[in-house]
Amino acid sequence: MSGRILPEIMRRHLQMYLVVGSVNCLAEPSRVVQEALAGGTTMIQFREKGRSALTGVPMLELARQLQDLCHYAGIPFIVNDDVELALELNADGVHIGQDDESADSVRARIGNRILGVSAHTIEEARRAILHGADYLGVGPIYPTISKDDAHAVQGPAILYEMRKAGIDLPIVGIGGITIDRVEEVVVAGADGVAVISAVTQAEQIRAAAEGLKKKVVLSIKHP
Ligand code: TZP
Ligand code: MG
Repeated sequence: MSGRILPEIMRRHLQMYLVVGSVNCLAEPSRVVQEALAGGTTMIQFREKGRSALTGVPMLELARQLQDLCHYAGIPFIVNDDVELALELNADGVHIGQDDESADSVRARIGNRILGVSAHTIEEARRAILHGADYLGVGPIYPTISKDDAHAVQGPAILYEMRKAGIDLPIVGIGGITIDRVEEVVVAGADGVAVISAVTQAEQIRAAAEGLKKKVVLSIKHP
């Protein structure tokens, strides 16, 4: 890629953003991802976290497998937290939280790759933008069962507040988002939804991803 990703392209990649690791999957992670991609998932984040998370070679092998699937599907493959891993894999980007290495130093290491930063306040959002974020992950919007150390639930109001404060960087809402909550999240100002359980725990993974994406697209206000 030459140059940073354009905001309008970033917004499209955020529409149905699947965050996934082996810990979240009932079936084989590569099956889950294949199905999710068939349902029109627009970006994937590899987040291998939790008590039974893979490490070492098995983790690397899984990451490569999922990266290949994304490559064939033509969508970005983002690595959570681990800048070293992202560089080793030549991933399309990195997503970091407020407790990770600072965004400006990650930006310096990853060049023009996609940089996503979790932001919980307007101040964190503004700092992330100054430090070179391409998108913001905002949440948890609703209670979540998928992250032990999640911040306090924010509700969709945080999205309204950020947009009202003039933050126009692409934003994805995250945390407890189900198909019934998509419209509210997008109307409040998100460009899309990032989900773990709504897709990985679904009986019909492909249909779940498809349904979420359709709902996002229908909820986006077209000028
Ligand atoms: N960051 C904030 S909430 C969350 C992360 C990684 C978990 C989202 O998972 P779910 O199952 O979609 O609530
Ligand atoms: Mg993190």
